[in-house]
Amino acid sequence: MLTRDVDGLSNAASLDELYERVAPLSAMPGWHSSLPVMWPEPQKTLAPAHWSYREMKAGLDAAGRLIDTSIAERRNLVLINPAEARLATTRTLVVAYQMVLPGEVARSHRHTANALRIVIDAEPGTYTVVDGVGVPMEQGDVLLTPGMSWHGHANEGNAPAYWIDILDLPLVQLLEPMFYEDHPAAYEPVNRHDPESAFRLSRRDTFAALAAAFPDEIALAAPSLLTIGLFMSRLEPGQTTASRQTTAQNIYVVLEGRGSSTIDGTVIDWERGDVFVAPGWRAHEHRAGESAVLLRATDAPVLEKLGFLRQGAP
Ligand code: GTQ
Ligand code: FE2
Repeated sequence: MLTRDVDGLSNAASLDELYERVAPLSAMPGWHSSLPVMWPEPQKTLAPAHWSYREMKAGLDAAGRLIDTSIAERRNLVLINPAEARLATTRTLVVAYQMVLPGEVARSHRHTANALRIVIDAEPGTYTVVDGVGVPMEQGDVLLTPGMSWHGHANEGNAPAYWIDILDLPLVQLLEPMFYEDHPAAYEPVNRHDPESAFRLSRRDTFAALAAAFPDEIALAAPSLLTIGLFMSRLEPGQTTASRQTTAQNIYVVLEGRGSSTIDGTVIDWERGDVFVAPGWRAHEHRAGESAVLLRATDAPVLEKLGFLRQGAP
């Protein structure tokens, strides 16, 4: 616009006139704003929360009767943080339970968001297809689908397959480098099957490493996954962990056993297949009721890279 009154603005005779003349320019005097700008420590805007596999499985079983994968690209139940009306479980990560029926195939697609899956219950014959390679999905396996790799799922077994998806989708939505494509063939042809794929962290390997490192938490090597860190720990019956408080988001998946966690004062009882979350700056600790294995997925690699990772006082 050529006719903006720059002279009128520079000659504003009062603060009120300055505010009035600046407003249409999509600018705001910082000293006059009532918008919060900074605060002394993280605001804990997201809630500690827990989802039960028993309930999510019941929901997926109903969905299995009511909709099939020719209509639903993914038959999933997305875990929405109770403090957020968005498709987000924590600030940066979204978690979902997904089920594929025997004989079913879920179409292939690819997207910027990185994804991983943790298999809760699956019979032999369940696999994910990553860039044309069939990768078996067995109970306790972790499967990686790095951003922009083609992926679809199939179940040639005899029972429904249930797993948990974790994606960095809220982070991609925030930063906006989002791309998504359906596979041109809809169902990507499977060229070969590879149980040793680098995209499969098998239960056999991770549990062996876990046993060797006990009682320490182990890091799962997933170099293709830049935004999500994966860790696993075993807790013996009655064992309580040290308290953890971090600016990173932490998602926990119960691979074995039962127990409870206290997350910033909220007590959560969990069992195998459950998911619970400790959002940023929520101090939390776990206690196993029976021998338990927890998988922890965290956005700490992102915060670390940016210089934003910080731990609370122990
Ligand atoms: O399996 O490709 O739960 O793209 C959400 C988005 C699963 C998947 C989800 C996805 C997928
Ligand atoms: Fe996907």
